[in-house]
Amino acid sequence: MQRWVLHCDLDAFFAAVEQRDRPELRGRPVIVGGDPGSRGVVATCSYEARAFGVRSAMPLAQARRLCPHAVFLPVRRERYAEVSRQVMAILARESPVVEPVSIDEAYLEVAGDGVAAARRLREAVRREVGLAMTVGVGPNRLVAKMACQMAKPDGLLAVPPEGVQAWLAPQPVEALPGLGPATAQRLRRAGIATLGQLAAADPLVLQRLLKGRAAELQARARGWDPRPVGVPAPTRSLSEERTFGRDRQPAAVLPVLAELCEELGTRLRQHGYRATQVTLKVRYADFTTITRSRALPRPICADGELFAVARELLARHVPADRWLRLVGVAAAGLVHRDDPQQLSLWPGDTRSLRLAEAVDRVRRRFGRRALGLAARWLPGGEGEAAPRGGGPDRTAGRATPTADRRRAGPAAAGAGAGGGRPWTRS
Ligand code: TTP
Ligand code: MG
Repeated sequence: MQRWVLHCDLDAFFAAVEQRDRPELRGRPVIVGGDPGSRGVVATCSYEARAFGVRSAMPLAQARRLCPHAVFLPVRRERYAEVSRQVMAILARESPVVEPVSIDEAYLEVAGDGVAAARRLREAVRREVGLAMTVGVGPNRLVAKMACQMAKPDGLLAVPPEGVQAWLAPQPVEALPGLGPATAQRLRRAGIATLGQLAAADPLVLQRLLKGRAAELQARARGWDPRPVGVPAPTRSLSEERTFGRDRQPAAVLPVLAELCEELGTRLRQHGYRATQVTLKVRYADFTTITRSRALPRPICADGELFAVARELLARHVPADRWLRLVGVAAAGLVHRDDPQQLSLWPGDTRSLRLAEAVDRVRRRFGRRALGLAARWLPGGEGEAAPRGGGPDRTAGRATPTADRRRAGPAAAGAGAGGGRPWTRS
């Protein structure tokens, strides 16, 4: 019996939940992300707002310029998570092989009539949850996902195995998931603009253009995808970031960075992960964004250790006099505690893990603020003084002397956290 892969993705998810919960918003441009006067970004928007050019990840201020009459709403994550669970439960009724890939998206494998299954699912989600869900049906994940993309919004598109190549051929190279804009540009400059041209290209030419990815991308352009459904892709990274209400200079960013490292460390430990790479993300006032990473000699998950790396990256790569609008930190190269083969490669880090878990226990009992790095980095806190006492996060205070020197000086004044108090060294 033919096996089909279905890619299910809810339309304008957060905005659709808001329109469902508040009928007066239906048919109107709705933008979810927060106050348009704030400096956040659009999480998503209804298709009515998309008609004006509003998109996910766009600054809210820009969204307001494009669509001033839109309704701007805050993000109600708990609510969306609840609706997401309802939808995933419906999908699970259709097939035992369901792989959720994000809050509003999942792959399913079904035997028999894939189109009938897709119709049933769309109908059930509309009737029971009141939302539109687009479904792409194909012989594998890649084709199902691309079909879903093409069928949006509120559509169903099935591509049978024998039709895959002809369907893909006229599509632009940018349509292939996993092929980024830089690679697309390289291909286009070489005269390869469509997936059909990529599929038929001389492997030697592709080797020169795409290096190690040549064979894989050419195979995908022909509709090949061997990845099974039901095995969740390993979590590649976890991240936290924050946009400031007012631009800050690097010295004034430290308390926020400490807080982000606490949040990141807590999540890593909750999920049983440790990181072998830490990445710092910074967005300058002019919106240029940079990321800088460091590979670690052993996996870490303690807040203080994450902060020490993030702080060093900030000192090394971000000039002390630049103004920043966002800072973020990511943990990548994740190793799971259930993967003893991986962990045995790095013996001897059990102490930092035990300490971090002790912090979590205290926080669970007495609240997140009971023990933390961030307080020490707030103006009036312990600041950059050497850490005192026997707290588990003692390593956090250790910083390179050069970094400390770069942070000093008048450049830091006036950009402190919390109501613009100047950052002072204590
Ligand atoms: P998507 O499925 O990418 O977007 P969408 O459901 O809003 O719209 P559509 O699928 O019809 O194109 O993401 C699902 C939700 O994830 C989205 O509703 C909001 C959230 N999200 C963000 O918070 N930030 C983002 O940058 C993106 C892309 C999505
Ligand atoms: Mg969606």
